[in-house]
Amino acid sequence: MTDKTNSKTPGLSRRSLLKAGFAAGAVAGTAGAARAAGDPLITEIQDWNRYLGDGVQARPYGTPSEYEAHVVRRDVEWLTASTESSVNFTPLHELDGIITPNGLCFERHHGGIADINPADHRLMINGLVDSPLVFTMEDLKRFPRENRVYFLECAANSGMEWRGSQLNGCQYTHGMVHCVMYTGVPLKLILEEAGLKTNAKWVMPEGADASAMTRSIPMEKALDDCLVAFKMNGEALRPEQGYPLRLVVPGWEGNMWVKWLRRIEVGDEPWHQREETSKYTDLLENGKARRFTWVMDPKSVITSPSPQAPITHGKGPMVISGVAWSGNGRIKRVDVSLDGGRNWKTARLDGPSLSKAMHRFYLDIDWDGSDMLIQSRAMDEHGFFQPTKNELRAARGENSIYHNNGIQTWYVKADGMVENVEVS
Ligand SMILES: Nc1nc2c(c(=O)[nH]1)N[C@H]1C(S)=C(S)[C@@H](COP(=O)(O)O)O[C@H]1N2
Ligand SMILES: [Mo]
Repeated sequence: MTDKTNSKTPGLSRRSLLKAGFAAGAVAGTAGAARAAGDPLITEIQDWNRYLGDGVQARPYGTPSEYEAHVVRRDVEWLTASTESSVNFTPLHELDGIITPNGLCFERHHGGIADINPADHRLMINGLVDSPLVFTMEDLKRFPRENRVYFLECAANSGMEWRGSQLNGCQYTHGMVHCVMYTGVPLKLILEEAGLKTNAKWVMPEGADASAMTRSIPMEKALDDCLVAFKMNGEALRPEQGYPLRLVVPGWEGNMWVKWLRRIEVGDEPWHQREETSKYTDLLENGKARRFTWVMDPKSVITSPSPQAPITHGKGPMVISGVAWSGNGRIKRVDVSLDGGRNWKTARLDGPSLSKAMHRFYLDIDWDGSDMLIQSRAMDEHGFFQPTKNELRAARGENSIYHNNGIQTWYVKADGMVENVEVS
């Protein structure tokens, strides 16, 4: 048996591979695991097996293996005029599980990354409160704190895809999302410390960066699950993500998650800031714009295979993998179609299922090597599900950018290469 791949061995099933036993170990049973007995990588001692490696402290702050150097955030140069007010994208096609590593969380800045010494950082609460307050970072860390896993999605995620397929890779089409465990103080506790006046109905967080980002948030949300967060995935926020302090607004559009948080004003009505009037509103067919569309509706995407993650192993057993999330709560079900939405199979959800967090799904298939039009469709615990792109356009017209949660199609060709297409 000298064949390197199962595809060259007609009729060699997963079971017969296992029985044959020549590919003993972790990879047995996967296509392509039938390595020739004479493979020098198994018969000969390699350098890394012969010589001592680096000692401890060679990397005081660990970084990924040099062989993972291609796993990086990427931007699209023509999208914006400058990098200070721009975006880069999470490499979703390279990730697994539900947590986004800190160094790979997409960035969206309107005035560049503020460089703030935490000793000089302050958070002010003012407006309709009994006593306006100013907190240092040290003060904030004396409040009871919570750990919560949430996704953050920019409302503009997939915005370029509204009228048709455009960018070739889920990093670009869906990469304005990340999912992180935050450590922070419930905003409720901070507002209660200042004391809310009876007419306090809205809050307005403000950033300390050059864009001084501001948004209006209704009090019910502020008192519900918002966090004033200082850690992500256990360590201090990264400068890109708002170090030393950011607002976490679970399930709601990323724009409201003010970074470098310096002030929260309490008021009796919304402020109608730039980011909730000229931006982050949805222009409908009749010329009117939807406003205050805060919740990020259920959405999913197949991350592998995808244009940046083609199939390289030929036909046979393979894993279709993707992520799903909903601003309404948990994901209840994800369906996957291999034929452009005609037939659907229910995918396997794996890993923690947390409210307003990313969910991981898999569909394990035996690929016959023919073309596929693969799609995923998420449903949340409240019964909301993803529309086709045609359904989305029928409801909201052609002019929108934000809140595109339409079903994504990847065209998988017989050679394993994958393209962004639209069939709906
Ligand atoms: N102060 C401040 N906060 C901000 C922004 C900003 O430019 N300045 N961008 C917002 C937008 S539009 C998004 S989508 C998220 C992005 O968060 P991230 O960079 O951690 O991915 O931050 C939001 N908070
Ligand atoms: Mo955003």
